[in-house]
Amino acid sequence: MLKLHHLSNSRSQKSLWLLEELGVPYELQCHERGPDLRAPAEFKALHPLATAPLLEVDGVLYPESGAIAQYLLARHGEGRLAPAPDSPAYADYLWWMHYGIAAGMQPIMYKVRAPGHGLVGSSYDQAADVDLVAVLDYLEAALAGRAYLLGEEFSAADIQVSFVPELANALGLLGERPAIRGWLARLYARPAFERSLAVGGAYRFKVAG
Ligand SMILES: N[C@@H](CCC(=O)N[C@@H](CS)C(=O)NCC(=O)O)C(=O)O
Repeated sequence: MLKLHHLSNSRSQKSLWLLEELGVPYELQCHERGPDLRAPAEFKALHPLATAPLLEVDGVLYPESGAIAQYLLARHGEGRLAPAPDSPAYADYLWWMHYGIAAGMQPIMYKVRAPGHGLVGSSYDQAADVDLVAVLDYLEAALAGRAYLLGEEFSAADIQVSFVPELANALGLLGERPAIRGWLARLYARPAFERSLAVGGAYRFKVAG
């Protein structure tokens, strides 16, 4: 049995949404962020790394949203939401799956952490600004003239990458970028996304249309 530990207003939204897209039976445990916006004590006690999402598979806990997506697709995907490894789209798919947790997220996490360390305006913070513009411009250019990251086909990569502009938007740094905004609106219109909100609760990172 699968059990998802979902932290409110966090990237575990991606795992919840993917579970809904796949239609796999799962149990959901919702954890609310505290007034300090951190995970609550009961969530922190679950795993030494204490980051959301956490997926429990037959009693074993797995962290890392990228690994969780990969596991769910390998185990329950049945060929859905990912191109076949011998398809021409596969390399792009793999790249986007990793961009969504690595290249795309890195500058944003610097920006998220800078205030708490007195680094706002520092050269470190300025470098993060430059990198963030680069990753967002890259995404904007990739989405121009196409419905989804891989073209006309929605895939799990769209779910993985969606958190990058959502978090940038929450920091007031998404800017105009119409291709990204149009793509997010298409993603939010998916019934599985709607269902993920219905079971997981409101999601404050959703970018307003
Ligand atoms: N590499 C991890 C990062 C997870 C992460 O940082 N999650 C944040 C929420 S978006 C978290 O759990 N923070 C714990 C806290 O704020 O106390 C992943 O992608 O799964």
